[in-house]
Amino acid sequence: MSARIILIGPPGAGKGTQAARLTEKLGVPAISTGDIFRANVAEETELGKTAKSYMDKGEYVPDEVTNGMVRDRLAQSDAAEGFLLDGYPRTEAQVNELDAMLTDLGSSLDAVVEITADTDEVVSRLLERAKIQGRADDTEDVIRHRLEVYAKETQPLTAIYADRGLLKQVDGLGEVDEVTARILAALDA
Ligand code: B4P
Repeated sequence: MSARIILIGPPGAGKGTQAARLTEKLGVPAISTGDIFRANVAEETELGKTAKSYMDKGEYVPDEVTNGMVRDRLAQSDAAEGFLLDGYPRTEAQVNELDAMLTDLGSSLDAVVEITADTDEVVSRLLERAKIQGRADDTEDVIRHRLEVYAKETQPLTAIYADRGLLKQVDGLGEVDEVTARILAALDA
């Protein structure tokens, strides 16, 4: 199966968690814009300095920064046969830019998996993660703001992909293994 897949869902729905498992099962690289930003923050690159100023407040990094970064990543050879995009696109401008990138690469999307989870669950997961990882954007105020930004900027994108017949909705509640099995079943269907 060709696998050019987007994982979409609110913060804490399990995108990163599931991407790490699906990459092995599907044999394609997981490309997480959040992870790439965090690596740049840790290395104190110019991109990292820009990203940090937005991420710490729970805001999205500007589209022009994010789009250029993804365009470079998708052009790498390991993404030629497929990819799992975790956390991109998050805005309508990013949807349009991804369309342009894929046209330039002569490829197209196979599926968009929306992982759903209610607000209480995602807030509690992210507060748990905060105790372990101490991410600057996992404080309760910033989490709530990220959820608002998600509802305004990213949730509407699911309708775009539904119209294209690409959207598969998967319940993100339950054991991590169960959610992985649901995603694989949805992709097979
Ligand atoms: P991300 O890194 O994408 O962060 P996230 O939305 O919190 O998702 P993540 O993948 O980390 O968490 P997951 O749900 O797997 O983005 C961070 C920031 O980067 C954004 O706010 C933004 O500033 C910037 N950014 C990224 N992409 C961008 C873009 N395209 N445009 C602009 N800005 C962008 O897991 C959360 C927790 O839940 C974990 O602790 C996990 O262990 C737990 N969990 C997962 N599944 C579970 C389950 N089934 N049961 C119990 N716990 C579970």
